[in-house]
Amino acid sequence: MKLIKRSIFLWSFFMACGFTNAQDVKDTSFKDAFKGKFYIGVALNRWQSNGSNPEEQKLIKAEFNSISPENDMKWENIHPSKDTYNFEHADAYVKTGKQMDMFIIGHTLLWHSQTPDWVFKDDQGNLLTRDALLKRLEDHINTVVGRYKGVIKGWDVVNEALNEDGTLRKSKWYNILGDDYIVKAFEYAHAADPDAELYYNDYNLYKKEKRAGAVKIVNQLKAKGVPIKAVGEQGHYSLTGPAISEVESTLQDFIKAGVNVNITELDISVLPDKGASTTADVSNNAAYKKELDPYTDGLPKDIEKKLADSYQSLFKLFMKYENKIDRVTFWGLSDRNTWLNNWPIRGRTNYPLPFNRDLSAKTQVKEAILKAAK
Ligand code: 9MR
Repeated sequence: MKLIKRSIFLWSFFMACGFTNAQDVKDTSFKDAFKGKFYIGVALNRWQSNGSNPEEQKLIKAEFNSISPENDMKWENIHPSKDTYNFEHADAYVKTGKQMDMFIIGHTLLWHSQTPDWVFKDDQGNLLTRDALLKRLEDHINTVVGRYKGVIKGWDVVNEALNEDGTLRKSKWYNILGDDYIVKAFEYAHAADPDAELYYNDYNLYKKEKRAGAVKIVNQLKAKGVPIKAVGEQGHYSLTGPAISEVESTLQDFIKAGVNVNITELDISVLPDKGASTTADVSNNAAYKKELDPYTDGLPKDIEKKLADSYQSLFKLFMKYENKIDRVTFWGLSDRNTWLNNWPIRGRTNYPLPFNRDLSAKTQVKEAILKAAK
């Protein structure tokens, strides 16, 4: 009798709390929990795209309804030399996305990084003129967007064009093409697939000055009548920030500017960033020190709790603005191969994602995110 009473008590307690039971966490997928609100996406690496690991594919299919290619559509991979396109890996990614009925994202058409030097030079090694570089950009966009027309539903057209102070980064694109190169890239993408959603994507847009730069880009596109569906705030965060109020102001400013916001590369680093950078600039590196890599033997429960709390606050905020957020994408499937194990310091053991190295869910984290959906 005592046992029955105790079970009834426990059952009512769990029901009152919503998702507090390990079985619920296991049985409820992210994509189902947020259905009708926003897509829950994941970035795939090459081996996840080509199905080398069926266990990972099973988890991707079960939990997510949108995918982004972590690296395989970047210029250096898809268009390594002037007359060579390499579609092998991008095709595998798209095929997997179709088979899994995913909302498929393309990343990225124009970036200052991972773009080979030849792109900016003629056959004699001289820098291209504006017209010649525009032609090269248009051909690239036509070829890549055209190949996946109607299948890739949204494109990160331009990635990371801004400095932290909101001015335009003085990249080779900017130096040769000038102020309107972003508008041009969007125009080419829109012409290549008029139905695809087009995005401007960047990190640290929670910083006021940088975000003002992105609002300027949105206004510039709108003034020219070029469609931009959403701005992507990448969301490479850490346990120390940003503050939820900063992320909220970011959402509000973009909504005011007349675009939706997607969270496109979400992860939360749990490692100390002392001596490392707080940006997501891929060119940033710092030296390895044991004290900057404290959890090589496993993630302590209290740190997992902090991670769970951070994720929950973010997802509660995303739910508050769900009618203006189309997608929240995690930058990687599990801690096993997150880029944060190697950036900004190589060879650390980080735990930024909801799934552990063995692909099991971080129970506290998943539960916290699922609760935010209620
Ligand atoms: O996760 C990506 C990593 O595997 C690559 O080495 C790196 C350079 O191409 O890019 C990483 O992804 C970046 C994304 O494309 C743009 N925003 C920042 C991401 C993390 O650096």
